[in-house]
Amino acid sequence: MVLSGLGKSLSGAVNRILSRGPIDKQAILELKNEILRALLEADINFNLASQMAENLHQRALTEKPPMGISRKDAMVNIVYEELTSIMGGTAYSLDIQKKRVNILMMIGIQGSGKTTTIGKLAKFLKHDRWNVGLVCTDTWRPGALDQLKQLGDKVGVETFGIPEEKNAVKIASKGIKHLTDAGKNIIIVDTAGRHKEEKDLLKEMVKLDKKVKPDEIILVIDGTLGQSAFNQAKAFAQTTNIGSIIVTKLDGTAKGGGAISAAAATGAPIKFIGLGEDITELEKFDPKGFASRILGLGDITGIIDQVERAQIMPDEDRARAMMKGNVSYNDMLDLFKSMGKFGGIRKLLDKLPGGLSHNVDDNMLATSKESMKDFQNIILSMTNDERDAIIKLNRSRIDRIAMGAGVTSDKVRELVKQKQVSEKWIKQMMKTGKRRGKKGQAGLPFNMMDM
Ligand SMILES: Nc1nc2c(ncn2[C@@H]2O[C@H](COP(=O)(O)OP(=O)(O)OP(=O)(O)O)[C@@H](O)[C@H]2O)c(=O)[nH]1
Ligand SMILES: [Mg+2]
Repeated sequence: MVLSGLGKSLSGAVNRILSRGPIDKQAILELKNEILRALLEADINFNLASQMAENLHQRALTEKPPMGISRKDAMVNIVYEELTSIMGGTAYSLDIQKKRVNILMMIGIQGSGKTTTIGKLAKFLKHDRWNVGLVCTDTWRPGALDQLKQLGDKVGVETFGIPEEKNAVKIASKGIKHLTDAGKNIIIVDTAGRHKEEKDLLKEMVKLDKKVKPDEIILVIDGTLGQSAFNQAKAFAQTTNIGSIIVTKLDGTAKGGGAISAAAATGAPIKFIGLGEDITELEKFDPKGFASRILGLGDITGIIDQVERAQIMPDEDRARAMMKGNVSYNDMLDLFKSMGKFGGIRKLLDKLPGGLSHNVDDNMLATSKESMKDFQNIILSMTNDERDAIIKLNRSRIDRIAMGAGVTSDKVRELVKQKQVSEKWIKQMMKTGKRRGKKGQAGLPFNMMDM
């Protein structure tokens, strides 16, 4: 299984933290070394592994656990965050839109799993009600069209190919036209993985790219390659504009962590992983879910949730001041940052106790990311006293701050108003842990859509 190699030794190290006595410097050092060993065993690149172990060490020594969180839980959370980060950080979706015909082109070296993955992806997308069609441009592999057609038939999607044609670009053009006319809104183009010579393969890829103009080029990488996946992915990325990566064959390799971290290190997001030969064995890739599975502890999700919540909540002094209705611009800056981190106000509210995001009218959440950025710049242009809200913002201060932040004075006034609403709202939140009032009333402090 994908998690076998990396999973066992990492979760072993984490389990040892949880079961031992107090966490001191020596324990932190031991953990660092154990984690480094586990990462190297899983074929994670040495520099990446040492960087992660070093970050872990530094953070464990210097970061104060959030309020209400034990040192041990904070350490487990740091391991989780660092692991998530080397696996790519966040989950990404395919760049597909209902209002256009989306063309996805699958590339990768022979045997990496392109054709199999196309079958899996077609099934996945069809299930999501997309109208999918496939094109086989592989004129090199004997039986390539039959293989794709078999998969297409299994899923129930149309497969286009011209058995006697040797020119991949011609097939691609005709196939796209045919499938577009047939009303498909996703066309997946399979390409050859072998050629007379490797440079011919890359040349063909460039030609196809120019003619097909895919909305997303998906690079398929064999997970059993471990960290050497990096060089392969780089070589492709230098020739074509890779939009995403799918790492296959993560079943039955102990090098999965190595391949995933290596692919993530190229900067292209990993969107799916292949976990078997069967057409159903494709999974959306989420670095967070993957990291918590690797750590494999029953209660790890609980710990991470608690830490995430504690990170959003203000510390004790601030909480007390806020309960009296005193919100400073610094508090607002923290909140804006948390929103960025958690991907929007709704997700942030979901993390807080009491299910705060219920009944929040979508209209209430509607202000752009730009406004958020403006508000942050405005606060950063204030003096310390202004940020602490010790000094009232009169007209000349507002004009000065606006100038410093490169926004209009009205924008600054908007923030001042938001602060007043926030004071009311946070007071309620702190008292009850719940938002009171009817849907769409009373108001959230910030009008923000999911970012
Ligand atoms: N175990 C396992 N095998 C896989 C996975 N994905 C693909 N395979 C196998 O890998 C082999 C090669 O897969 P293909 O899909 O033919 O690879 P390709 O990249 O299209 O190869 P070429 O067309 O020759 O370039 C097949 O035997 C697949 O069954 C996976 O996630 N797990
Ligand atoms: Mg193939």
